[in-house]
Amino acid sequence: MTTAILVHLGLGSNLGNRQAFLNQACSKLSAATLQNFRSSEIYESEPLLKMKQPNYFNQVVCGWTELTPLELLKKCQQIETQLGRVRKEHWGSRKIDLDILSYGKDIVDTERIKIPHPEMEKRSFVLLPLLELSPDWVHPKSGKSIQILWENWLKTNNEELPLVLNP
Ligand code: A4P
Ligand code: MG
Repeated sequence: MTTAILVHLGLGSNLGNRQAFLNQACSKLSAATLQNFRSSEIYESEPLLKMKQPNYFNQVVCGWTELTPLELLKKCQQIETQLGRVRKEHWGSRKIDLDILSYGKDIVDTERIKIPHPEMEKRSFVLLPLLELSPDWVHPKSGKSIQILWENWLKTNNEELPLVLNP
């Protein structure tokens, strides 16, 4: 018997109708991939490193899946392609990006897949929506909850916070 695992995914869009791309990704994920699907608010923020790109809309979703990490990655990439993502350059503008942030308490570190997402503790547009959904989820490498990671982020950063869309 396979057991379902709680996963968190980070969604991002900074091309075209950003809100529509996030909504379509949520519909696809909730229809076939994630059970007991939950989604955060959508947040708007500037591109990392102040890259000359449109602002991003970001959102975090979670749910339970019986897919393996690699199967989940393939599913995410399939949804990105269905929504018209074209990969030109690393960190290039994109209609939709789906990153696996967490997969239960697992740590995966291969060339194709790294879980938890290695940059998640540094990113307010990931931590803030995660705080909404799962403040008590504990990062398996640091042993710190999202609540603690967010408090640490606030102590060590003075960047502008992402803004909630349509508050
Ligand atoms: N990969 C490894 N681990 C994972 C994982 N946990 N989830 C590999 C998803 N993919 C993972 O990804 C490149 C490769 O990462 C995949 O082939 C997969 O095997 P990609 O989506 O094709 O390329 P990318 O998104 O350009 O690269 P990457 O490293 O995922 O960048 P990020 O982390 O997505 O950062 N600023 C704001 N405000 N908001 C953003 O969302 N995002 C980025 C891109 C930059 N600046 C941003 C934002
Ligand atoms: Mg990505």
